[in-house]
Amino acid sequence: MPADLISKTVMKELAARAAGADNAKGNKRVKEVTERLLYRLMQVIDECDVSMDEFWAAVGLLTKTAKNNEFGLMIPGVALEHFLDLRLDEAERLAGINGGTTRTIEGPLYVAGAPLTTGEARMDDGTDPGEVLIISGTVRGEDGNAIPGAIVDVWHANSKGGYSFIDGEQAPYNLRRRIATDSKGRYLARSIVPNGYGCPPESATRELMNLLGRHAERPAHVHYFISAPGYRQLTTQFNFTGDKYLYTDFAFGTREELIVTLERIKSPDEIRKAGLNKPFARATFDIVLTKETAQAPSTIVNREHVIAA
Ligand code: MBD
Ligand code: FE
Repeated sequence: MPADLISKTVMKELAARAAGADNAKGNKRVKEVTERLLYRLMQVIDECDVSMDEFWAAVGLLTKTAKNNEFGLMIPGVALEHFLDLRLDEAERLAGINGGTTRTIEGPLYVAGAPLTTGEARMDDGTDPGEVLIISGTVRGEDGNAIPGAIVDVWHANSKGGYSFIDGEQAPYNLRRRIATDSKGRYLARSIVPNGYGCPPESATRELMNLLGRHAERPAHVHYFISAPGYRQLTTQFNFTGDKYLYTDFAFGTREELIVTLERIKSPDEIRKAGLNKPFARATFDIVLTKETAQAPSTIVNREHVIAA
């Protein structure tokens, strides 16, 4: 079949009727978005001469994505979660917000309700043979003043790239902690250097990445939500210098300001001071929060999360 078989007018009119544009009921917002989405989809089908088999193959892939509950993985894989960040960045810029630590995607693997301590936490349960990682930092406002009592909610993968509650191999809340900053705004987490995450072999997301000629891997990263009364909640992550997948993250999460160089601590003196008995890695990740304002969209995102079993 040739491309461009259908006139724009016919597609536009059909999309409008399918979206209920000719009735006064339903949800106005859903209707306006559905109308545009259908019109653009019809255009793509017509422009690319999508066959019926191709169309239903695509529906099949989306069905598999839904059955596996992996839309949370597919969305960052096709850059849409990062795209939402770019839009929020721009909205903040227009609202006059330009300081603060860079945001990046939440990803699909957050679990609420991690153990909460003040100042310090040990995140691993001692069973991971990986390299010890000490993360420390200070949470400040844009004025440079420390923010005591900020909640630093941290989660990351183990040395195999697996997350607790997801991989079925770890204790509940392993490598997931909430740390309230101390009187000087500081937090310290003892953990294990994470490995990168790879999409499951049988996932629809990996299947799509293969079709696109892309890999399905993330560089190693540590996730954060940081919140404090009167400040905009921040969703971010940091990565590690030199990671194989640093600049090709399948989920588009890497941002230049969020790359941390691990310090390898080998001096016996320093090891002892840290309360350890073998060489370890140290990362500093300081955070700057911006003041809450009604001029920009909320940074608190309502979405389904993995439920702690
Ligand atoms: C992850 O750990 C992650 O952070 C994202 C965005 C996607 C898949 C796995
Ligand atoms: Fe992750």
